[in-house]
Amino acid sequence: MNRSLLGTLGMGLGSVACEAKTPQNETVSTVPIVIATWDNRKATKAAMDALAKGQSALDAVEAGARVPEADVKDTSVGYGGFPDRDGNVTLDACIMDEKGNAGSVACLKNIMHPISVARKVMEDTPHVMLVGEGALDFAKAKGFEEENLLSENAEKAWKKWLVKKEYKPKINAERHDTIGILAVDAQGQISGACTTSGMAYKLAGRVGDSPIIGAGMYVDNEVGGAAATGLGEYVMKTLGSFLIVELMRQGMSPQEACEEAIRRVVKKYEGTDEAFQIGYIAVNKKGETGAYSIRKGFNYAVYQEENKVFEATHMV
Ligand code: SD4
Repeated sequence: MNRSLLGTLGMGLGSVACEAKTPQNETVSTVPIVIATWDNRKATKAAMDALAKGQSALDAVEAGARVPEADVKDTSVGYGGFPDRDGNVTLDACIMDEKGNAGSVACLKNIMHPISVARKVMEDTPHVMLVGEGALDFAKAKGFEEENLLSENAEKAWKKWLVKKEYKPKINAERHDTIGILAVDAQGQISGACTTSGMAYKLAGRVGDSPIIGAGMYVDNEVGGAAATGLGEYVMKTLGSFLIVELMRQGMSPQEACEEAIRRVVKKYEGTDEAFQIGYIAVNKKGETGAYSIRKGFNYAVYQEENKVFEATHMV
């Protein structure tokens, strides 16, 4: 089979993958694949590099998520992220492995790599989620260093925002880059991660969908994984990523499942105005992918043989 041809065919509308059967008779992809929200190709590359070195899907998604976290130009994740309305950069992240283990941090300040703290919560504590001061104390105890994450650019933008203090999230216009990243390794093991600085100028203490297991990201190794970006409040109210994985379990393709999840949230909240944007990505055990958003403007990166970015299809 021509793998490089397969790698470039049909991405985004259910890509074709090389398949094999496991001893349990499951069909799995034998070509590793990484998918991420937005044009996070540097992250999908870091994740694929980790897989190529023989690291796990979990290592891969962590490595991928760390890329935008350290990128000062990315104003929706980690260092350089836009702050809340009091000028504090507060970070949300979660991670999940192929065994169904999960870890998460929310409203974490001053730590550049919340995804790695989330992994430590998963691996070194009996808990799933730590927030605020407790999360920061835990991170410091694990050797993470405190840093100022408010970049000059983000501080300038925040001071400009303070003049009118209007809270109007504009997802596409800001070209948000919250990263949800999912990897399937050559053995068909699936892991996922999600990390963000959340909505710019949010109320102090606001936590979005991104660190909520099942909302911002969800993985079930029997089925596949999904991740979200956009207006977190609506993703949380509908547990979007969990829903997509369950729809795939019932037989939908990743693309169909993303579309159904978007249809449901739009129907329930009747929101199609400019600010109401959600984008989903999904991958199944066979390595097929899907993505869909409410409005135009959501794109995503897929690395399978080649590292490419695609515009998602959308509802309105
Ligand atoms: C949130 N879902 O905190 C995030 C925001 C986002 O790109 O996706 N931004 O609600």
